[in-house]
Amino acid sequence: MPFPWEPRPTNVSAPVWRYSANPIILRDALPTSNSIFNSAAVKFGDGYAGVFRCDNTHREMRLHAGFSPDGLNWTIEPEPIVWNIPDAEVEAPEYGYDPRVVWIEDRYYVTWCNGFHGPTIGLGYTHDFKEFTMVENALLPYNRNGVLFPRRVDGRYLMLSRPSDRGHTPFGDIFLSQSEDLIHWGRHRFVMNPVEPWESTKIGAGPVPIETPEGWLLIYHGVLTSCSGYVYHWGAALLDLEQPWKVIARGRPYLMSPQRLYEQAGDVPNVVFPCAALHDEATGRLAIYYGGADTVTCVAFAQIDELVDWVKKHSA
Ligand code: BMA
Repeated sequence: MPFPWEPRPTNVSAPVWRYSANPIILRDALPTSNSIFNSAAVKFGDGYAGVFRCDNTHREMRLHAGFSPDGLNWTIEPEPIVWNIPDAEVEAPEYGYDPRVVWIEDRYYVTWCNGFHGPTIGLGYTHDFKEFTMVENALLPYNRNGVLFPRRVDGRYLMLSRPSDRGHTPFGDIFLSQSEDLIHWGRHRFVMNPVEPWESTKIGAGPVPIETPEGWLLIYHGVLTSCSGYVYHWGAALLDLEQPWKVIARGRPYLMSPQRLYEQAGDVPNVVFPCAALHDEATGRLAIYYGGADTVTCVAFAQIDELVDWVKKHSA
């Protein structure tokens, strides 16, 4: 399968660079979509699949499956995901947004910000991106940015999350919760809080953490409150492989800020919001998927060893 990739432009020295053909998915890629952004892609079969945040022309927030042969050209299913919910006591989502997808053991798990009397972390799974099953919400409201690790650590599934409020949350630290069955979550650990100006309002985990010999590479978003509202950036940290609530290095500057028009202008200006990263182990290439201005879907690239070195070099 072709890995989505474009070499670093000669005039860029930063460890991540944007795809020259961004955005890869336009806001009206579906006849019913207002915007398609903050979405998750994974390897699937001979190509790629994903779960996409599609806000429709009622401005309802919905999740749609999508497929791609190359990670760059996507076909989004016109109808939203309909969750099969075996337990009648589990309430159907009022809405869904900011999905993450991860392969663990024998299936793809989806986490998303689920409308359950306020935002919290919905959890479900699929084998084929056609049938989707929802289980219990992982955490109580109010919470957002629930991100699973791709394997158990010390026998337990791990999830990062960001306790929130009902609105546009003017605060937020990243925590980690543990589970033996993906239903009961506990052993909560503090991971990190905002430190730098670019992330001073709140932070939240982005893509599924990537295992490297140096630690789990966590790409995360950070928000600054400016005179004209929130500005979303992203940065990166390394978490301990055995005890991932321990931060072993943290890149102090941001890696990306909204600098292109498709990141600065849209339904919510000045947002770059990463939700997924593909890793090609043979070449060390990374393709990072992020939303632009809550309107379109974009990709950026990096070499994982350079990114890990950058985090270590720019750590306090
Ligand atoms: C957050 C989420 C994201 C969004 C961001 C900026 O609270 O709703 O989906 O990208 O705000 O509007």
